[in-house]
Amino acid sequence: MVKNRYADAPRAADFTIDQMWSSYTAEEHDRWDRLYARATKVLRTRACPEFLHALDRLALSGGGIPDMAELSERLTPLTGWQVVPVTDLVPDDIFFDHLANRRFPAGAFIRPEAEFDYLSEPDIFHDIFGHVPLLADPVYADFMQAYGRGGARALERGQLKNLARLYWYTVEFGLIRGQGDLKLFGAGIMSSVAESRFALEDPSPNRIAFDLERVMRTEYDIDDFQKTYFVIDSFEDLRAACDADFGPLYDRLRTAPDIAPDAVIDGDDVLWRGTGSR
Ligand code: HBI
Ligand code: FE
Repeated sequence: MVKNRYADAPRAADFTIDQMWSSYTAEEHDRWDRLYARATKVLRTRACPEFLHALDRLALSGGGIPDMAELSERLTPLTGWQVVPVTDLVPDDIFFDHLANRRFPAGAFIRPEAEFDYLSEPDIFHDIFGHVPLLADPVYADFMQAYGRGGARALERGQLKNLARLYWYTVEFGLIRGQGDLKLFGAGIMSSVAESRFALEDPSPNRIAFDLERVMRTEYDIDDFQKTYFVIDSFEDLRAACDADFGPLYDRLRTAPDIAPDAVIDGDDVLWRGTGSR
């Protein structure tokens, strides 16, 4: 059983492919429904309201693996974003160009039953359930386009590492304070039931107020729960942080030492100092 049957799909210059929605099997649609039901049960009290509202507005609750063209018809009128099918990760420059043009590249394959709980590559559940709902929020949608535009610049300067950390600690693993209580917004957390609970309730990780330079200096592990989560107050704050001219920041980052994933340093606005041990 091949894991990703789109691996050899013919692709365009921008790495998009044909989703071939009618090729999904009944068991693949059923797997999406089971992933969806399990995730929404945990997220109902943990995800930020913008995420929960979008699940209905985008009819992701409708059952079965979404047809990305139909999903885009619902999303584009809201914020101008489209969802386009790709095989899996695309080259950084292609990825940033899509985001800069309000196109979110989503993997078309769904994880095999054997990797129901966790998989290392972004499958269609991670990409569409995790990332797409917030693209219906106008402010977050602007931030994601700004991120894409910044990506090309970071590549030119050879500082993609710093920008990738911004993506990691917000788009993938970000927390938001909103109306006071802590909620989830990162896609990597949303598509993981275990980390959805861990990120909000476990005593071990640090939870530190978002600071752009601090985030861009902080390393991360890709194969475990986060040791530190960064907390934004609002999507407006996140968008505003990305409106700044990154030039001077990038200059400082060239010589600023990296910060370990579990460290707390002077100047941190620590909302919760983790115990460190899981
Ligand atoms: N490609 N399809 C896809 N999805 C991603 O999230 C992605 C990618 N290519 C590069 C990438 N992410 C990261 O390296 C950048 O965010 C830095
Ligand atoms: Fe992702």
